[in-house]
Amino acid sequence: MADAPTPSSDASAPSGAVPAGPAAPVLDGYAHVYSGKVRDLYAPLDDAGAPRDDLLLLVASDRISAFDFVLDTPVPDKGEVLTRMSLWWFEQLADLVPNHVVSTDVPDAVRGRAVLVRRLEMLPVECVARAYLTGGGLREYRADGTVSGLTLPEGLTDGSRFPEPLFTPSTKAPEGQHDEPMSYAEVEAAVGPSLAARARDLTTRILARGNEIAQARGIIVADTKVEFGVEADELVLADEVLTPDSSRFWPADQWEPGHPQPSFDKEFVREWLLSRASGWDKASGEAPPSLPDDVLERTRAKYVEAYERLTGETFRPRGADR
Ligand code: Q0Z
Repeated sequence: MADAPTPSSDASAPSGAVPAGPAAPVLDGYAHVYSGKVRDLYAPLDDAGAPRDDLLLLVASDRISAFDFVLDTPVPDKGEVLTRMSLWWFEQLADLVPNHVVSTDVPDAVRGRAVLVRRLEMLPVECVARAYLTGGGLREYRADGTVSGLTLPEGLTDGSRFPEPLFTPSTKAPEGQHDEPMSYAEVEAAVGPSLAARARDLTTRILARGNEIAQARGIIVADTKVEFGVEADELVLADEVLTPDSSRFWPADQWEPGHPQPSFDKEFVREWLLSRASGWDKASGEAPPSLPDDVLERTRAKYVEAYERLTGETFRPRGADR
């Protein structure tokens, strides 16, 4: 799932909080605000050259992360594919929830992979919904028989489907740290009972709607993280939505509970990094090596395949450099 931002000029940031891989571009007319692992955030400058406080430019890079590292090899078109996927989902969800999108008219250098958005007061909660048991939910279930404090029946296993999506919120941890699970009572204390109930309802509905659409097209969305802003006391869907970076995508035809499911998008990356061919030891703490061209190309093809399956549209890059 996607990452909280890191200040762009924090000389005291621990190493590891600073993203590796290609850096955020300098954009004329914009001030760089933050960079997350794979995305960059800017504020447009006003006529006086000051950063505006009402808008943000959200830029998806071609950076890819694996095993908590940002790899030094970008995946061509990844930023554009994920940006267009988010925009497509915002449309699919427009009857459920308003969103932050203002315009896709952005600087040429980031055309196709950037969106101008309304700058909102963000809920201080990572809103996560899970439709399938895996990851952190599975760890909690194995320890206590619960997921996010809810008692579940015995006999569930890695990859089991829930009857309906569960709301499993977490804290927004600083970059480089892992989000911690939050109880629903903690969410209520943080944002009030009314916004908490609406966030829970919307998050689970977004994942349910996502799966109605995606599963008909061969993709399972096992879980997802969404971010909400608040505007005039109403929740607004912000950030990215139902992308492989904010969600676990699984190939539906290979779903088989009882073991970890292959990742739709990162399977080739993980498989190669863990293979002897990479020469990398995950336990070493060392940064992983650059990906070979065939792994990169097959990974690019998986992102494009996800976009084309979901939307039914052919991916034609519209972005910069063409
Ligand atoms: C999103 C993020 C990063 C991209 C802040 N509409 C909004 N209003 C206020 N804040 C945000 C948004 Cl989307 C916001 N993020 C996450 C970090 C690049 C997105 F470095 N952080």
